[in-house]
Order: sequence, then structure tokens, then C-alpha cells
Amino acid sequence: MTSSDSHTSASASAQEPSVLLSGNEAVARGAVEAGALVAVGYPGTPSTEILESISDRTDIDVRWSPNEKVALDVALGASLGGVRALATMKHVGLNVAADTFMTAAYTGVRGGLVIIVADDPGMHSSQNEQDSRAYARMAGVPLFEPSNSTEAKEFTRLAFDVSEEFDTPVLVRTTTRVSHNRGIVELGSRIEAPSLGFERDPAKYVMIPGFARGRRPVLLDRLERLTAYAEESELNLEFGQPPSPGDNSTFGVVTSGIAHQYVREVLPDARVLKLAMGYPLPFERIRAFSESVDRLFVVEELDPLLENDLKAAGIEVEGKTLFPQIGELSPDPVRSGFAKAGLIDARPEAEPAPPTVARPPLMCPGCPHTPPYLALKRLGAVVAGDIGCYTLASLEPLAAMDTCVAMGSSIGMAVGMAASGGADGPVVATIGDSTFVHGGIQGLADAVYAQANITVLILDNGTTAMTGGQEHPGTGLTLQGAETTPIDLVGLCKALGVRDVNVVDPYDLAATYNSLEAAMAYAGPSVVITNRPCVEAPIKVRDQPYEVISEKCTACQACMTPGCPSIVWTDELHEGRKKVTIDPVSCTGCTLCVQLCTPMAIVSVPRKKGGSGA
Ligand SMILES: Cc1ncc(C[n+]2csc(CCOP(=O)(O)OP(=O)(O)O)c2C)c(N)n1
Repeated sequence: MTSSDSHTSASASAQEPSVLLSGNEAVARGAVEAGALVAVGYPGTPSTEILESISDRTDIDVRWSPNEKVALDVALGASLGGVRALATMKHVGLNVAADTFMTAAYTGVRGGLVIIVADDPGMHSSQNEQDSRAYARMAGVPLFEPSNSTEAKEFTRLAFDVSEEFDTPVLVRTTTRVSHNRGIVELGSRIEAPSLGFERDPAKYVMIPGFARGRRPVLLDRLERLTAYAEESELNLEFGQPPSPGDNSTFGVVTSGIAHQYVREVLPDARVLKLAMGYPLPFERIRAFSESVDRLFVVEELDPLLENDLKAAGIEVEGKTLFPQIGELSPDPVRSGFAKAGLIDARPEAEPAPPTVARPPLMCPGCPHTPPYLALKRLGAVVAGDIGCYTLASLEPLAAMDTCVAMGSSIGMAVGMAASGGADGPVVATIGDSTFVHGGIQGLADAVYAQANITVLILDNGTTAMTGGQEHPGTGLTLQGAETTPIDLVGLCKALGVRDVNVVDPYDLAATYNSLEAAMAYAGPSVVITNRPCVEAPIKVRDQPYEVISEKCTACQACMTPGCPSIVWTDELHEGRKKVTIDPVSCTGCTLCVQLCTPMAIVSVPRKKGGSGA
């Protein structure tokens, strides 16, 4: 790209106000101010709100994609088409998008291309706590690491400029605490970044071996230039007083992202070098900093990437021998690490917190995912599960899921489980509608290809419930709620070659049981699709609530087997066992407990006027 092609010369206008923004909203605002014209992603905590916060803008094409790879493909296509594009995802989403990501580092960009990856140290809502900073190193892509909302906006905005200046995709990595914390952000104006148009350049954009070989040196040369940029960057900040001459009792800390906040809280006066870019590293700047102190510490969340790089460059540092590699950092482990290093006193042991009652996560009252798992348990199925609200079926009291690894893995794993011959029951894959569209379709193609003797249960609640209820290509609605063509799940399964496809109402327990039993008896791949909407989306689904007639209750406790949070014990006993009652406020009237109650002690009661609608 020539410099006259660049978007960065576009002008900004009048001053705008300061507002309170979460890190996610600030990232989105950064893309807005940078003039992005396309923003795409797939939901995933802690990244989901980035796109949602700008979904009402008419000057940006904001969309959900079926998965993160498609999102990055769309964003890369838009970039090569000449416009600034943003792709958003959670850390594990970058695994899905990695194929495109790694080679986009070769093609480079045209309009700026920024990929936001939101890591989840501590696994608040994730299947692993991988450290996405490693992806920047593997791909040779520059990485920005904001530590608060202000930086989330500024670094995202700047990332578009860097992307165009160096002809590279840029990774911006947040973590849960940055994504979800709020801070005051000074708003700027949106620049005009009209399309530069597509320019045919096969040697740059067609990555066949002959052309890709030519791009590899370009990538390495670009990294050298990016290193020089990082060395000079004014965004790398130093805190604390430089030591006075002859003072050799000093120490310094190199850090980045949210870890910087903890270091500053624990050691407000310490000398700190805070890096804005986690890759490539400004080694000379760090070396100069290290030479001004006697001991150099690295404080980083998760893996010792910075520490290892500095050690490999011959810079002596102390890191993971003091600070944990597992889970989130916070001021406490940072304080303990510096205490272990002998720099500060350990904090006196805090009073133990008062004991709390363990409350395992449960599916919502009326969740349509519950009955199929009751049926699967009774049918003795070996269940290869997937990721979504229904993963809660792995816990007591349902305890009806045997594996769960990555989005879309259930079907392929069921095929493998059946091939192993080691399952002690019929093999069933269970997968939500959003997950099926994300990464399950190929698994089903394989089940047909292998003529695997498995049943696939698609739990179609018409939304991506786990992440807050986002639309996807199966729901027939866009992110903005506009109508579009929905995937016909039955037609799709049949088109893939599944001959036994049935749809069942999961609120009818007997029908669900019978449908699954028949599917399991079918020789070859079969599919059962449940068809009740999520009770929380788009508005809470509520029918007449139910109540227990105490005199009829025999305390058989069958209604307790689904683990419905609306059903609670009472102090009344029948033959030494506790009777139950139903919380009328949270009961949705799904009737599952009614179907399980043999003494017919559960009856409907009219909901009082003023309750929420159906
Ligand atoms: C690769 C990847 N992307 C995104 C997520 C976040 N996530 C977890 S479950 C889920 C989808 C849930 O929707 P669905 O399968 O329809 O089940 P539901 O929660 O609606 O029952 C998403 C997007 C993830 N865990 N992994």
C-alpha cells in the first residue's frame, strides 16, 4: 500500500465528552473512531458486548458470524476490499480462526484489520485459560495489551493505523478484568476512512507455496520494523523515580495489561516499565531499564512469555518463581510474590471469610434442555456433550453428560466413541443450535460419511443462550433483529445424508424419551431436534405457575430429579422424607415436574395479574 492509500491522514473534528465505558465498549468505540466500516465476531465471554454495544450504528456493518473463523474471513475480505475491519472473539475463538489468522500475517492487509481477542484467566466462563499472547509470537503479528478502558479505546484506534502502516493484521488482547471493568474514557471523533478499493495482487493475496515463500521474508522484515516502532513507542510508560547515583538497592518491574494495575496497587512507588505492546518486544528499552536496577521482575498473568523472551535475550529477570502461572492475578498474589522476593512484608493472614453455602450452577426453571437429559440418563446413553447452557447437565442431579471439550466437538467425539467400541451404552452427541452451526455441521457430515451408529440431539432453543441470547444463522434474525433466511435444520440434516431425523417437543417427557429411544435403535446416524425456545429469550417465557398440594405429596422426590431451582424442600415430612413446595415466582409452568409426579400432587394456579407475559 502506498502512503497516499493510507486511511491515517483522515481528519478528526470537534471535541467530544468523556463517558464511563467498559473495556468492551471502549474497544468498540476505538473501532468507531478509527473509521471501521465492518465489525464482525462470534459471541464468547468476555468479548460479547463489543459488537452489541455498536449494533445500532448505521455507519458500520456490524454482524454476528457463525463462528470465529468465518468472522475473521469476513473481516480479512473487507480489509482486502479496502475498508477498516474489526473481528472480535474470545481466546478459544482464536483457535477456531487460527488458520486464517496465521496466513493473514503473510497476506497483510489493505484497509486496517484489527482482531480483538479476550482472554479469560481464571476460567470464569471458559473451557481453558490459554494465553493468546502466544498467538502473536507464533504468527508474527503485533500485539497491543490495554490495561483499562482508556487504553482499550486508544490502543484499538491506534491498532488500525499500525495495521495499515505496517501492512499487517494487529491483535489487541484484553482479559476479563479489562473487558468488564468500567472507566472514564475521553471520546474522540470518528475519522472518515472511505474504501480504498480492492487491488488485484496475487503474489500478495493468493497464498500458494510459490507466492507464500515470497511473503515469509516480508513478514520477518516487517517484524524488524515493528520492533523499531515498539522501541520508540511513547505508549511504553515508565513509573517511579530513577535511582540516585550510587544507589544499588533498587529493583524494577516490567509488566503489561491488567498485571500493571496490580503492581501499581501493591508497589505504588516502584520503578515500573509498562509495555503497551506485548509483541514484538522493545528489547533495547527493556535492557536499558534493567541496567538501571539491581533486580528486575516480570509480573504477567498466565504464561511466562515475557519472562522467557527476556531470559532468551540475556536479560536477567525473576518471574514465575514468585508469581502464579495459574488463574487470574490480583493484588494478593502479586503482594505475596514481592514478599517472597524480600521486598515488602507479607500481609498478615486475613480473618477467614464466613462460610458460604455451596450453590452449584443449575439450569433455569423451565429450561427445555432439562427433559432430554432426564431421558438420556434413563436410557443409559453415553453422552458426548458440547458447550452451552446444556453443559450444566453434566452436574448433579442430572449428571447426564460424559464429555465436553470444545465447541462442536461432541459429534466427532461421538463418532470416535462409537468406533472405539468401548461405550457401555448407546452413543449420543448433544449440541445446541448455535454450537451446531458454529462447528457441528462438519461433525454430522462425518457421522454420515462413517455411517456411525450414533444419535445426535440438537437442542434448538432458537438462540445462543449461554452468552446472553445472541442471534445466529439458525434463528432467522440478524444482530439488529432484522429478518433473514434461517437455516432449516431438518432440511440441512437430511441434505447431509441423515435418513432418520425427528423433531420433538422437549416439554413432553414421554415423547422425548420415545423419540430418543427410537433414534438410538436406528442403525446408522440419527438426529433428534428439540424445538422449545429458551425460557429467557427473547422475553421470559411464562405460563401458569404450579403448586404442590401438600396433603397429596408423598415425598417421593421424583420431581427433584431434574434439579429445577423452583422446587424446594419444606420442613413437612411424609414417612420421614421431606415434602416439597414450588416457588410461584420463578416457576415457568413447563410441567416437567407435573409429568414426574405420580401422586398427581402438582396442580396449576392462575398467575396473578401484572406478571410478565408469555
Ligand atoms: C470457540 C468458542 N467460541 C465461543 C464460545 C462461547 N460460547 C460458549 S457456549 C456458546 C454457544 C451456546 O449456544 P448453544 O449451543 O445454542 O446453546 P445454549 O447456550 O443456547 O443452550 C458460546 C458462543 C466458546 N466457549 N468457544
